[in-house]
Amino acid sequence: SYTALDDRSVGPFLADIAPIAERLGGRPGDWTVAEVGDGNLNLVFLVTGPSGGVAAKQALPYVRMVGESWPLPLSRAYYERLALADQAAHAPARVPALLHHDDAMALTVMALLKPHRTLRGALVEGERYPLLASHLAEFLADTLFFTSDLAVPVVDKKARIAAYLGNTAMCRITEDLIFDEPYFDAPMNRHTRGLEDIVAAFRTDVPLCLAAQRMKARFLAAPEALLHGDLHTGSVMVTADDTQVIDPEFAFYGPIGFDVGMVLANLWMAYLAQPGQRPAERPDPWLLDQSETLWKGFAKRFTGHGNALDPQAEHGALHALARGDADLRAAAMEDVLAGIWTDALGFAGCEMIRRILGLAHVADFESIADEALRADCERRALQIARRLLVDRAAFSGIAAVSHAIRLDRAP
Ligand code: SR1
Ligand code: MG
Repeated sequence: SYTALDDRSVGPFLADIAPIAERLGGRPGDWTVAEVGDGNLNLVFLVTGPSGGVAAKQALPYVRMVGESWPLPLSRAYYERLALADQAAHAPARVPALLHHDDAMALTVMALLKPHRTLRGALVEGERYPLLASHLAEFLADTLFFTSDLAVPVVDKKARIAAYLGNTAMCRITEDLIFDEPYFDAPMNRHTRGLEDIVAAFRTDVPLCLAAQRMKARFLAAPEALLHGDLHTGSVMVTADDTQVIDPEFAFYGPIGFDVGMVLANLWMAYLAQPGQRPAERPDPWLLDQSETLWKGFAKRFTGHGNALDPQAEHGALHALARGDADLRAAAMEDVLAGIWTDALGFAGCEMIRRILGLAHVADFESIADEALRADCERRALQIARRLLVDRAAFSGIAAVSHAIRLDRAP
């Protein structure tokens, strides 16, 4: 049965799980425990013993950032460990090792990531990670391609879609918070003072609301691949030479462009927050370079997987293309990629708008103490996000987005 753990009970609980106790070494009295959950939903305990460490994540039966008035099913821990295992099958170097799970306790025990830190916090401090974009491109291309119809026999793919169908409460959060609530006066919305005019304008902006609705329809009805489902910079842990993707509790089968767009949006927001974080410095285009490297790396690796398909293997790609000549297959992959790009732009726009006008804000902007400066940064991000949603066709490639976002140009 379920009980929420705390700093004192987590050690004795883990001591009864032989492989975990062995990994930690010594006795529970020798272990240090820190609850470090800084996300919106769960408890996260880092437990370190004489021989090693683990990260134990436990779901609470409610949304942590709001409290018990917003219940949330513990089953999200089940879907998270299912997704961790599926991701590990395709991108083992990019996700933490799953060591133990207890579905009744909604508990997932993973290898301790050390000395990793959360990417969002590092970006707020102006840190750079040269391998970040190529690692994220690898994670995206490998997890998304190898769970899609391009790689999986159709019967197996339908079974995998079904395996995640119950994660409805988590999908509902996304449906409400990302696609709906930023466009009306939802009770938990908040925004920085000074943005009232653009908040009001967005709520009556028909092309914008229709574009957001179209993205919601894609999210609801396009089970293309197993998504992480919440791939923002708080779901990424980094060191100088490693990148790990954590927290796939929003996992389900959805449109590939959702994961791609969310990660791009969070890099773009980190860039756009710089004038507020460090007003005396020129904005550093490194984050724009990273977003370009990420998209190009993803595109190359994803299409490479398609071009390397075994003609004899069974999968859901169109028979004539999978077995056709190389040119035809390359054209087919370019076509798939064009659809992902268009989706990614729309989802990125939705993610940026909801992080500024909705419930769940991000430290990139929230860390800007000067309210007027924060409002300026957020306004610019909102204007760009609107263009990404309404005028997607104008962005023929990632360089066009960088050009629109660059802060050393006149708006
Ligand atoms: C109520 S949960 C708010 C947000 O936190 C999670 O990380 C997801 O991004 C969700 O939308
Ligand atoms: Mg999370």
